[in-house]
Amino acid sequence: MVHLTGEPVDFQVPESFNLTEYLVDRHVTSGLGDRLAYIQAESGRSVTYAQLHERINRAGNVLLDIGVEMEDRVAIILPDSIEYVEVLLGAIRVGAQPVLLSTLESKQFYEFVLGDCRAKALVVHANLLEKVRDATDRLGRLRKVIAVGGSGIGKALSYEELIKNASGNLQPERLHKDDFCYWQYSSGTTGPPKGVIHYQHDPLYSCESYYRHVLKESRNDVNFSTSKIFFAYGLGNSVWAPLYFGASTVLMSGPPDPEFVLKSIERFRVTLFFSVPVFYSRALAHVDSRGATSFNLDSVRYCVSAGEALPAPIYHKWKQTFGKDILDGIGTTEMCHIFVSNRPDKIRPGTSGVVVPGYEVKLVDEQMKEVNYGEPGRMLVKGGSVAAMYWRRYEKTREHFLGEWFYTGDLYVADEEGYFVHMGRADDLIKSGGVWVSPVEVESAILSHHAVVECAVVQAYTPDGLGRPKAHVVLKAGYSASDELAEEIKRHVMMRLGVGYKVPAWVIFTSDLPKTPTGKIQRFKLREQPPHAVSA
Ligand code: 3UK
Repeated sequence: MVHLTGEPVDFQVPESFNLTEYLVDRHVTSGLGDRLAYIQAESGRSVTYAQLHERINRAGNVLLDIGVEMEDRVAIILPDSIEYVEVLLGAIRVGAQPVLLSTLESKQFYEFVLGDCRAKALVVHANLLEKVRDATDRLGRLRKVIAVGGSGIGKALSYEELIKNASGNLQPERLHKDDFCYWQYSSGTTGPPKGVIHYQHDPLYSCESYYRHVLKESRNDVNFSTSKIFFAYGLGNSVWAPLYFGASTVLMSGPPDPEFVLKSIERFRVTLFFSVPVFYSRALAHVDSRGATSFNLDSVRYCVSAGEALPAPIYHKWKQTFGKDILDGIGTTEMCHIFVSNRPDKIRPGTSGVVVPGYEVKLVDEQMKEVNYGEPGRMLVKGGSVAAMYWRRYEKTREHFLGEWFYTGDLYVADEEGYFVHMGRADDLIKSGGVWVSPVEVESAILSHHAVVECAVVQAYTPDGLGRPKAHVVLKAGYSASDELAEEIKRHVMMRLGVGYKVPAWVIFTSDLPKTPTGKIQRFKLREQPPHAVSA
């Protein structure tokens, strides 16, 4: 029966503390104040730990000055920047609860979540003010809007003005280890977004488990994450872990352009690089056209992939091209970070790896009975970084937060050696020819075709109502869609997987796949598109 336990971690925090003391004050008091905390890739602007400490104090004082109190929610909509980090930590320092929101959402989303979490204050980039205007006009509880970076900010307060006049001294609020600390809205692919509330001790637990034991992060590391801070994955990579270990972080406010990202790794001597499968795939396609020798990734200790399963062909090609391993691991917003991962000495491409120290994982059937090795089951995970609940979502909370266990919504198969293979979301599995087919397996086979850069496979039905896989495929530059190419891809899948029911009955070429702001493919949108639209 699949029930696996990672090695124990030695994790103790005092009852009462402030997370910002762990992340910043600790380094300054131990004489490391002059070390580099952040560098902005676009501008080269940087701050040391001592400077960051002062800026966090100023940001905290700004919030107090505008009337933010203990336990008030402070929403943040900012690109990755030093300001992001100081507002986030300034809020925690005064005992307020930052709500980290994506910069890529719609007006409706902002109006919903700002109302849902009852934000008292909002810190938003001037360029995004327009998108939140309706919300700020309508929501009575939202008292203050602070705009970062700019002119033409109308009624909003100017962050730059406020911070200039604020004091650089601020005693951190003493909080309980189990106080609510920060919120994120989970990028659910269906239904309204869910507010996930984390305790103050959760990020520390992820640092002591994943980052210490899997990546062996230390103060000599330079982190760089293409996933942004509003996304739990980016938050751990660019804030919690580097600050916990006293390391340095490269921040990038713009989208992950392969040329810029690869050059930044070289320029800033990045040691831990974090990204998602689609970036690795696009970067490899870019390197194909530029030549691998144009980029020097020697400084990198590990590349990490999360957010979606990393197909084995991408792992192999990256290793061939750069000589570096990509460690795939699964994390969720609710678990704070990664809890099953490949490890430097234990890599199996095409899997999410093994249980991370400090966590326990089991796979169960619909009756909550543990399944056997080799059988698909729903993933339950237990560990000290699990969130408290979904805010105002009683049913969803009951469905996923099961006592000590959290149900991720994923289907996995485990092998006897404890490696977990992702089969897809529980509601994404495909029934074809009467048997369950994992979209991930078919996608992996399609991706190994030389013309393909991205793809997603979902359930569709023939006119007779028979379930079959349907593939949506993005081609590399230089290839064009044709019926011949569609047939060739089907033959390719047949050759790789050996059974007809796994071969997509439809191959639909598209220039882009629908995605959530955190880059996850919205399979439900693809399911809704009729298969007969293009080729059969
Ligand atoms: C899927 C994966 C296969 C899976 C996240 C690292 O992605 C993160 O959090 P989200 O809440 O989404 C969670 C869901 O995404 N997933 C994530 N990683 C993998 N599927 N292989 C993977 N390696 O469906 C999971 O339930 O947005 C990732 C760290 C922190 C995170 N929050």
